[in-house]
Amino acid sequence: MNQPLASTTVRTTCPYCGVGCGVLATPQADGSVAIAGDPEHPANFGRLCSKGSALGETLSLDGRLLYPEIDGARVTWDEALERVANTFTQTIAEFGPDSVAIYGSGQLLTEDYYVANKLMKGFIGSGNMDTNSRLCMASSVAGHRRAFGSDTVPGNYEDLELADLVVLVGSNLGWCHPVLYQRIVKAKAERPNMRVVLIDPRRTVTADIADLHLAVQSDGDSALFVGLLAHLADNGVTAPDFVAAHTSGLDATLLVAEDWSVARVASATGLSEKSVALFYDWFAATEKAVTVYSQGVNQSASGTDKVNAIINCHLLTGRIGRPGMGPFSVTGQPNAMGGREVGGLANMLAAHMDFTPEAIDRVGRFWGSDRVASRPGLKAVDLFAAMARGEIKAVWIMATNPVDSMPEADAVRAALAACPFVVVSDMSARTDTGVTAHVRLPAAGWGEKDGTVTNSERRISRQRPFLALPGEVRPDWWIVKEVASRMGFEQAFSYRSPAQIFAEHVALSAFENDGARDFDLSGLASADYGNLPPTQWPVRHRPAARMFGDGAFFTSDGKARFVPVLPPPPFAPAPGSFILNTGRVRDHWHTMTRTGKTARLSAHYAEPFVEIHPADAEALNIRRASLVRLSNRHGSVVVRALVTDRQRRGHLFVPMHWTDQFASNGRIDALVTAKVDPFSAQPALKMAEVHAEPVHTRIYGFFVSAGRPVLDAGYWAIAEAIGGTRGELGWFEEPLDWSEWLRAAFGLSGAAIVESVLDARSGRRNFAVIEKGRLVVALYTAPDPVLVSRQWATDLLVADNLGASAVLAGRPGADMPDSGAIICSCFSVGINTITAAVTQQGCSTVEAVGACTRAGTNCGSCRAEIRGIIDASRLQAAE
Ligand SMILES: Nc1nc2c(c(=O)[nH]1)N[C@H]1C(S)=C(S)[C@@H](COP(=O)(O)OP(=O)(O)OC[C@H]3O[C@@H](n4cnc5c(=O)[nH]c(N)nc54)[C@H](O)[C@@H]3O)O[C@H]1N2
Ligand SMILES: Nc1nc2c(c(=O)[nH]1)N[C@H]1C(S)=C(S)[C@@H](COP(=O)(O)OP(=O)(O)OC[C@H]3O[C@@H](n4cnc5c(=O)[nH]c(N)nc54)[C@H](O)[C@@H]3O)O[C@H]1N2
Ligand code: SF4
Ligand SMILES: [Mo]
Repeated sequence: MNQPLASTTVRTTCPYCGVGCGVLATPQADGSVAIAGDPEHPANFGRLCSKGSALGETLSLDGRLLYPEIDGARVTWDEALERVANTFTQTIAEFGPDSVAIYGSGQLLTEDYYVANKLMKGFIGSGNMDTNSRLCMASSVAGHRRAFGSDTVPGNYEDLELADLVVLVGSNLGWCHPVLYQRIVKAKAERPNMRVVLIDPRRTVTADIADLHLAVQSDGDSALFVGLLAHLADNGVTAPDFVAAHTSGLDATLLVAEDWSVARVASATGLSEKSVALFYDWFAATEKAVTVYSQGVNQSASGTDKVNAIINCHLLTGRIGRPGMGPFSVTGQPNAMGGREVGGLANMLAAHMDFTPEAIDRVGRFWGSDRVASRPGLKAVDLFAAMARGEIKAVWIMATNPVDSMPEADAVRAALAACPFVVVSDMSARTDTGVTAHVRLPAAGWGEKDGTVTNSERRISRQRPFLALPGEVRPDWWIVKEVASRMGFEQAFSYRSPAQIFAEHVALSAFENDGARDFDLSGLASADYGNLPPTQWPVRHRPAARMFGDGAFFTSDGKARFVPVLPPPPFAPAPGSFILNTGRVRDHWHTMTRTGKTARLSAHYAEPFVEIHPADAEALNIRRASLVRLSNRHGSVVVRALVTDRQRRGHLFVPMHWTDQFASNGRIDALVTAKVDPFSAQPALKMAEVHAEPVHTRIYGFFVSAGRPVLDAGYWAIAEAIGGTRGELGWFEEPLDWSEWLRAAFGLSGAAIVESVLDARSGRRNFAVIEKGRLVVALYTAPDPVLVSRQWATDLLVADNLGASAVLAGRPGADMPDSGAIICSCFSVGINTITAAVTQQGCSTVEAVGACTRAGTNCGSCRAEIRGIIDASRLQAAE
């Protein structure tokens, strides 16, 4: 780990999800950093989830990019910056400003983002600055702008606690916004009449708090909310004064909606009429209703319409901008919101202004530039398509990993490989995108960088550094301004600190803004940046907690718009194909460049998997824990079968996290189609069509190793473990010589390999290499999925005085109990320990299990899974 800046506690903000929790980081004498939730931060009041709690374990310099590189060789910053500036300048001179692009990220700080956007749109003079928020928030932005005239999230987190009905649409809040989820859990425990409805094709852990789970058919959401609008109108559940004074377009909207009876909605969504009617009755009867939505809504070819179908229901009932009410788009990344503020999307210019002639003129005068882009640039999917056609000749990618996270990811990889000049700014030395780069620039990461982020409730918080910059790492804003200066724009980019950039951002938000633009930070003009407390925007005089309660919107006539929504026909994959749904798991973050470094977080799910319904699995002869190939015309992956009835029939779910760094063939975005929403250009990442088939695997394997192996097998997946690595293997042909294979994979040269053939007929063989009583490698192989307890075997890596027979036996002895798959990552408590607490010690509540085992008593993210174990034991006892 690099040097701490001081040994005192630093108040900062979590770099993962859009909840934006306050974190207290305290560097310790032994070089580690103690992490705690900030009790004073209004997002989390001291709580953290499993990912936040493990932040201290992601700070090692292993795998960090520490020096600038050109063509893989270390160079000085001067050489790297010159190369980037000169190549961009020459390319622009030869092919025009639209031949270059920046592709940024909601993981940049606002100050980094502001400077990058200013360079591209203000001085290069092209709109070609887009961001991974196109994959994430674009449909919410477009929906907000259609309805409100501005990209505004009206409410705040407190509304989720004050509501009597919380509707979660396409949101796995329990895993993806765990602290918000915990806030709802607590509010519900205090007010048991509060209800939660979950709308998601999968029964996720979030269903644990749901009074009603509607396992809607993919993209059935529009039909569901259009039907709700009709139901509310038919039953007189409206706010006529609000609608008359503050909205327009209701009649045309109802005209489209009125055909959507409960029966029709039921058939379009795959739900029962009874459950649709129950949801409608609850919504109608509950004034204080909040509708929270996330990627099940946004990542769709009809995402913008889904957003407006939801907002329409809140406008009709006047349930917006008041305590406990409103539509609520929760953001994914820590600074998804900040990126929208600075204009990081290709169709926005800056400070919530788009490309109108007045805004172009205004921003040009403010920046002192006469070359401001005159029109929107290429949006992510179009950007990489243009690159594939040779139209983008130089691209700069910052803080995102499109070779893994863009749809049709193999085509994105090919486009980058063909692009004449690729620059990647990243913290990691090796990512699937970084390997395509001509120039790699080492960026400062969390704990080192300094700036602001804005969370889902429009609250701006400071990220503050507590570690020195390691190697020659530099903050992103510095890198961009150095390139800008070398391109001849030094005057406009003479920044010396993030504080100076923030002050300019504040000034632009207020520039010629007489209340006509929602994004206004004028009240922060003389703020003390160093001590800036978490603050919600807009800040004209004082921060605004909620917006639109007064009925004042940002459209030309000040009225909100109802948007007529025509639900799309249900997606019908070809016979024999599946709908592929994708998303997240609790303990990993996107492409795993940070969470993949912690053993604790890697233990929850240690390999890529596909959730498949038992009936579908049986029909395809896919056995539990066997390997499955998913494919379509864009690509294929091989992942583990997780057979579960949480999944609807005909649907599959695969997590987005696994990359070529962690698995042989798990990049699911290779299969995801680049079909986009017509209004937002956000791709439909939740709905591809794929084939599934069993992979004929000769031998399965599981290993633990003190070192990091280089694996040559048909299937492999590797994960960090305490004391080394662990991993899963599958061979489609049996290796000719096992010793040879082991020596090559684990770099064993002369070490003695002990082998035991447990069952010569079936071919179960185990191997061990032990040196001085410590395990070097254990490998368990079998013709069927290996049954060895992963946790037990992983614990062998830290055991002393090991004998070969104990390791080769492949099952726990009396002195080494098996705690089972890790459920609670904070305290590493496994499923077997929890089950024993339930069955042997009579713990019948989550609290009792916590008291016995500590599981679930820190971040609480695993409480739903613990409840699942208690319920399963109860069922078993009853059988
Ligand atoms: N642990 C963890 N947390 C994260 C992240 C992470 O990587 N890991 N990433 C962060 C980011 S950037 C984001 S954007 C958020 C995303 O947060 P979420 O949107 O909550 O997460 P996802 O898993 O992408 O998708 C949510 C759910 O949408 C459902 N869904 C799929 N199709 C449909 C549909 O047609 N209709 C409905 N109603 N539901 C559907 C999926 O089954 C899935 O359970 O999470 C943030 N938090
Ligand atoms: N199939 C499918 N695909 C998806 C999604 C899905 O649900 N399904 N979700 C989409 C969504 S919502 C999102 S947000 C994207 C996320 O996808 P990505 O943005 O591609 O994923 P990350 O792994 O977060 O990439 C961040 C990169 O930035 C680096 N980094 C971290 N901090 C810094 C920094 O301060 N500076 C710099 N320069 N680099 C830094 C990290 O090492 C990492 O390489 O994926 C999208 N893709
Ligand atoms: S909920 Fe977890 S990941 Fe999200 S900001 Fe809070 S601690 Fe970080
Ligand atoms: Mo996201």
